[in-house]
Parts: sequence; structure tokens; C-alpha cells
Amino acid sequence: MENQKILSLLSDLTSLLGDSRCLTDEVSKHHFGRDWTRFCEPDPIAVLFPESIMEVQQIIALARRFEVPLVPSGGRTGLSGGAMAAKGELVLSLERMDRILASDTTSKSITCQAGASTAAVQEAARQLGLMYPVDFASSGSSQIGGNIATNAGGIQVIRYGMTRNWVSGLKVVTGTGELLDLNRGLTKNNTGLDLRHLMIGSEGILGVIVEATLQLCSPPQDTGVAVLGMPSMTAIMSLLERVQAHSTLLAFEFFSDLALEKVTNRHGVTRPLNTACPFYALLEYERPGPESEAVLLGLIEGAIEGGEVVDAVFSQNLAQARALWRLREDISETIAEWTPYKNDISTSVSGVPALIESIEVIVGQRYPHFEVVWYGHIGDGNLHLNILKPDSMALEEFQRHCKIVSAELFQVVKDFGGSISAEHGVGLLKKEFLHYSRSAEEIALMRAIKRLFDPDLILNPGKVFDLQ
Ligand code: S2G
Ligand code: ZN
Repeated sequence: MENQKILSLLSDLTSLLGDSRCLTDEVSKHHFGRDWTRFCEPDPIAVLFPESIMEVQQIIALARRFEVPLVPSGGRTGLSGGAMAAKGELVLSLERMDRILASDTTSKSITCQAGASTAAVQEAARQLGLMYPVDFASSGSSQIGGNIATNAGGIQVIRYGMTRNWVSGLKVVTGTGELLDLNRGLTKNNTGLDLRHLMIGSEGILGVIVEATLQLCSPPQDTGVAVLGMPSMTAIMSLLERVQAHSTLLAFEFFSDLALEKVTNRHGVTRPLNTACPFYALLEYERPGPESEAVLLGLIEGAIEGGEVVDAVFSQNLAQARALWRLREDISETIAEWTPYKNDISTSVSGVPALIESIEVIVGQRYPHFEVVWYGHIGDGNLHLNILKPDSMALEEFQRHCKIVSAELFQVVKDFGGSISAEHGVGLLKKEFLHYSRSAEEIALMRAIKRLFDPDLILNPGKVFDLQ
């Protein structure tokens, strides 16, 4: 966009928002112009901080008039480049729209602005004696609007499902500046197409989420956490089947020994078991009473005697439960220093063992000299496969090599009817692989829907799919 036009646009935006809420300095543009991905550099025109829905609508009107794209921005904890502003866009940050607006114990719901952090919503629910059950390591910095735009999953999906299950109302400003007030918190509302669900997981390409009503649930009375040393990933899956026949699981996670080694080395914490095992399962289970835990303990002891489990540790108190969780939740941040190439894949829970067998062959052949870190939410069929960049390898060469391997991995995922992006979304990084999980007909319909909600194509262009 030519300079005169940019200056005129910035003048209008500054008149609307004031200097402090229309930032053009390099530090702010770099900080707010990216998410957690490190495979491209941010380059927005400016970062905008609206404080009301009206201002969001006015910004969209200006963006349309000046034909400049917008990147909606929340906590910027995404891992697929969905909040990356790399091509002279305006960043529309919801940072200043972070209030909890209402709570309702009768309806068990909270209404908040999109910029409210996930942790703030979880705390507000706790104050009500209730729980907002979507949780993950980045909940302190992620925002509800971004969680909804990416249909965030996290560590309790096996018990509570994805963010989609907990959104009962949504206010969204579309690419034409219209404010949609979707479902309004109703439990039942069968009046035509539920546009709320179109918006959930739309990654900012259909509208800017500005407000949400979230359903809450009663927290479990008591829970226990255990870490089990496992001989293989497939052994983990056979254990899952036995455990969930007897216990209500809140979480069933796994991680490889390399993941554990990186975390214990970085944080100077001791290993949970004396024996180093190829993999570890972390499970959190409801503990309605001592008898239920005794059944689980007996089951695990039997599995140890039978050689299915190498060793086990059960939390004895809350502090130990939290320490065991840190071994899993600290993986992502710990390995970030190796600029990992992330595969976030899923298949049906029953299909996991066969998928793992196929993928381990490819990983072994194609990444023979790379450090490969496995972890994720194996209990809901979601595996995170992270390839660590060797210090000696340039980023571009590393990414090129990993993309070639990804195509092979994703063909296997496709054969299993799985997803090439289970929870992290498509954004920029997975766009070229979308066809492994979605048909040409589906993508054509997505393009048509995009044009309905954003006819001027100003909302997060280039994300999820290209328009031709
Ligand atoms: C996880 C977090 C992001 C990552 O830890 O479950 O979804 O590093 C991830 O993959
Ligand atoms: Zn995850």
C-alpha cells in the first residue's frame, strides 16, 4: 500500500483510538504481530487496541475503505501462524477487551469479553464453586477469543471435550462490520443453522469474536494423578482401555523419555521413576472414594506384574500431583529453544496403535539423526510429534526437510481417516497440507462461506486456505 494511503489510514485510526491504542513502533509491531511460531517474521502496519464492539466495527469499516487486511489477535499462543501478521496487515488486538461481564450460577455460565484470559475465566468459575473445564499449559496467556477461534483442546478433552462443547453464546463482528449475537447463551435453540459453530474454529477468517458466554460445570470432588513408565506407545493404548473401564479419567497424556529428559534437565527436577522408560503415561482420575482408587491401584499392580507397565508413581498430595503435571505441561516451552517442527495429528482412539506403528517407521527412516520428541493427549487420539532442529542445520533447510516428511506422514494420517491438525489449527503452517484431511468439495464450500461473511476478504487473509 502506498505511503500516502498508509498515512491517511493511520491518521484516521489514531483519531478513532488515540496514540496509545494505535501503535506503529517496531517493538510493538514485532511483539503483537506474531504468535508462538518462529517460521516467519511479523510485519504489520500497526497494532490496534479497541475497547468496545463499536470500535471493532469502526476499525473494520476503515479496513474495508482502505482495503487493508486485519489479523485478529488474542493471547498469540497459537502454533500454526494463525495470528501471524507477516504481510502489512493491521493487527486487531482484543487485549483491552478483557472483562468478565456477567456470571450466572443458575445457568452455570460466565459471559466475558474475548480478551479475557483463559486463566481469568477459570478463576471466575472457581469463585462460583464451578469449573471452566478447558485447560492447557498456556492458559495464563491465552485468551478466550483465541481459544474459541481455534477450538482449543488441551489436557482434559478426554473428559470434557473441546472448547466447542462449552460455548453457549458468541458475539462476532463479521467482515462487513455486522454484529452477530449467536445463540445468546441458550441451552436449547433449534431455529435453523447454528452459526455459532461455524465461528468456533474459524481462526479469524469469518469474523472477530468480541464476546462469549461459556458454560461451566461442577468440579470433580477429588482427583489423583499417576505417572506410569511404559515400554511402548501401543502398550499405553492397551492400558487406556483397561483403566477407563474402571475409572473416570480427566486426562490421559503421554510423553517420551527424551521429553522427560529435556524437562528434568531444564528445570532441575528429579525423574518420577527410578527406571528410565521409553514412554510415560500421565493419568488424572476422579477419586470419589478410597475404594475406587484401590481398584485402579490393583489394576496397575497387575499390569506391572504382567510386564505391561514398567513402574508407577501415584501422587500423595496436591503438590506432588502438580509436580507430576509439570513434567508434561513444561514440555512445549522447554523444547521451544530447538525451534521444533510440530506435527499435531489425530485419529480415532482405537486407531492410535496402528497409526503409531506406521508413523514410527517413517520417523525412523526420515529422521534418523534428529531428536524426536513425542507427547500429547493420547487418550483422545491426539499425538504431538516434535522434530528438534539440529544446531548445525539452517532453519530453512530444516523446515524444507520436515515438510517433505510431513507429506509422507500426512498420507498415512489420511489413510487412517485422521486429522493433520488435531488442535493447533491450520493457520499458515498447515495450509498446504489441508487437502490430506479435507476434501476438495469441503474446501470449496469453506471458500464460499468465507466470501459470505467477509466479502472484501480483509479478515486474516492467507490463513487456513487460499481463495483460489
Ligand atoms: C501440548 C502445546 C503446544 C505444543 O502441550 O499439548 O498442544 O507444543 C501442546 O505442541
Ligand atoms: Zn496439545
